Amino acid sequence: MMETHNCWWKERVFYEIYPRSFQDSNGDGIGDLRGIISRLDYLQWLGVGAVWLCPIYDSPNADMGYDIRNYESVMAEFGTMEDFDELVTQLHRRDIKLVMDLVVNHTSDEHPWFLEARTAKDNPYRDYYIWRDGKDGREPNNWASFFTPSAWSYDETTAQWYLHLFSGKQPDLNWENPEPRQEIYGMMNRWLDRGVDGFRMDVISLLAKHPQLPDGTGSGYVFSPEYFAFQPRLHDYLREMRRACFDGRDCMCVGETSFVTTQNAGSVVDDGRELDMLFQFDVMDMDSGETKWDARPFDLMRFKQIISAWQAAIGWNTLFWGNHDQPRLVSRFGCTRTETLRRRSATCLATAMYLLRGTPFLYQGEEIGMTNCPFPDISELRDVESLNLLRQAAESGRMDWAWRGVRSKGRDNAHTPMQWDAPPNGGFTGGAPWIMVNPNVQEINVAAALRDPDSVLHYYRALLALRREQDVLRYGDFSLLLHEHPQVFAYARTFEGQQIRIYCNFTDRDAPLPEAFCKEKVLLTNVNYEKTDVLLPYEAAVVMA
Ligand code: TEU
Ligand code: CA
Repeated sequence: MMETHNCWWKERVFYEIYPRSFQDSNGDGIGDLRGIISRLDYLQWLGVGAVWLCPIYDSPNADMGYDIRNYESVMAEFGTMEDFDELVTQLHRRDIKLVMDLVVNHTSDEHPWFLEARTAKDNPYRDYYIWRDGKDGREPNNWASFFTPSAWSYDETTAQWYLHLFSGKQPDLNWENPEPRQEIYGMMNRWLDRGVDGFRMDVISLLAKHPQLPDGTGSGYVFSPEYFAFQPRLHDYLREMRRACFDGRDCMCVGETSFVTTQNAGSVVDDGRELDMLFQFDVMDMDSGETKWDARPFDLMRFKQIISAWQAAIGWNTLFWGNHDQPRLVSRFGCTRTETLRRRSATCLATAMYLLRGTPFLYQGEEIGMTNCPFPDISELRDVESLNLLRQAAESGRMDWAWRGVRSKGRDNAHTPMQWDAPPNGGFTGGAPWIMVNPNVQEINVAAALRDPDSVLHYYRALLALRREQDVLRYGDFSLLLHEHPQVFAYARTFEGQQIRIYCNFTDRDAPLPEAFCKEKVLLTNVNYEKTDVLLPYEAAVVMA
C-alpha cells in the first residue's frame, strides 16, 4: 500500500464548480469567475479543501467549455485572466486548492491548430489531428461517437475525414504526434506556474487510439472502446506527462478514466505513477441498461460488490455520487417522495459514500439536496448530448423513450443554476438565466438551509468536519459489514486500533439490525431515534466501535 500521510489531496474534500451555473455577478444570466469569488466564504464554511473548476478556457461552447478554442485565455463570459488570478489568490487565502479541468483528448474545431490543419494535407498542423481517407465514399471505420451516430466528419477542402469521439466540433488530437504533446505540456506548466494546484484530466483514458483504427464488431455505427480506451500507448503518454509537468511539484492530477476496470486501474495510479487518482464509473453505470438512457433499478447488492471491489483494487479511491455529467443524486438514487425522505436519503447517501477510503468529490448543489429539474419542454434544454439524442429519436420514432431518458438522466439536470436563495432566480442572477431555474427553488436553497439546523446542508458540514477530525475515517482500512443484508449498506474503517462503523439504510422501510449499536457512541446520525436495533428509512449512523 502507498505511503498515505501528509498529502493534501488525501486530506481534503473537493467541490466541483460548474461556473456557468454557480453564480452570476453581472446580470447577463451566466455564472462567472467574479461570482465564484463572491461565494468562497460559503465553501470555506462548508469545509471544502479544494475546488475542481470545470473548463473556463475560451470556447465556442458546443459542449459547454469541453471544446477548447484557446487553452491560455479565459472565456469572455466568465471574465478575464485578472479575475482568474484573483480567484486563485482568494482561494489560497482561505487554504482552498484549485484544480482545473483540462481537455486534451480533443480541441474545438475552432482552435487555431484545427483551423490550420484542415486547410491542406501538407499543413504543418495536419498531423495534430486524426485524418483518414473514406472507404467507398463512407467513413474510414464504423465507430460511433458519444454524441453523434458516427465518430467521423467529412471535410470538403481536403476530401478526408477527421475523427471525433464526441461532437463534430470536438476533433480528437493525434497523440502519436509528439508536437501537440509538447505544446500541451508547455501549456500545463504555464498554468501550474500561475498557481493552480493540479488538473482533472478529461477523458484521459481515450488519448491513445489503436494504430489501425479497426472496425468495431457489429452492424451500423458501433461504439468501440476496445479500440480507443486504455490502449497500451496511453501509459507512455501519462508517464511522459508526469515527468514533463508534475515531477518536483506539489500538485495533483486526477484522471477521468472512462472504461477503467479494477484490473487495470492499478497500472495507472499505484505502480505506474502516472496519475494520482482516477474516476471510475461503475456506480454511475449501475442504473443504465443497454445505454444510459435505458433505466435499470438500483441494486444494493451490486453496489456493495462494486464498492468492495474498488476499495480493495487500488490504494486510494475517488468518492463521488455525481458530477456535471450526471443527474442529481437525490432524484437518482434517493427518494424525493416526501420532504423528510428527501433530506434523509440525501444525507444517508452522503454518509455511505464519503466515509469510504478515498477523496470525496461533491458536486455543487448536492450539499443542499438539489433535485432533477422537471423540464417542461425541449426548448428548456441546452445540452448537446440531449439535443442530439432527441433529434435522432425524432427521426426513428422513439421520442417517448428519449424524452423519459433525458428527464431522468440528461446532463442539464446538473446544470440548472445553484439555488442560493428565494425565487425568482434563486440568487443566481439578477438577469435572465441561461438555463431555467429549478421550480423547487422556494423550498430548496442555501439561505433556507442555513436557517434550518436539520437541513441537508448542516449535515454535510458536520460530515466533512467528522472526516477531518478522525484519522480513522481518512486512513483506515475498509471492510464490508452485513454482507447479506438486503436493505443496509454497512462498513467498518479501522486504523491503529480504532474502529468506526457506518450503517446506512438504503430503503424507505425500517431495517432491522442483527445487533443493536450503542447510542452513546454515535458520532453522527440523520435521525432522532429511540431504538438502535432498527434503522429508520434512509437512516445513517456513524458509530465508534
Ligand atoms: O465526459 C466523458 C464521458 O465519458 C462522457 O461521455 C460522459 O460519460 C457523458 O457525458 C455522460 O453522458 C467528459 C466530460 O466530463 C463531459 O462533460 C464532456 O462532454 C466530454 O468529456 C467531452 O469532453
Ligand atoms: Ca455573468
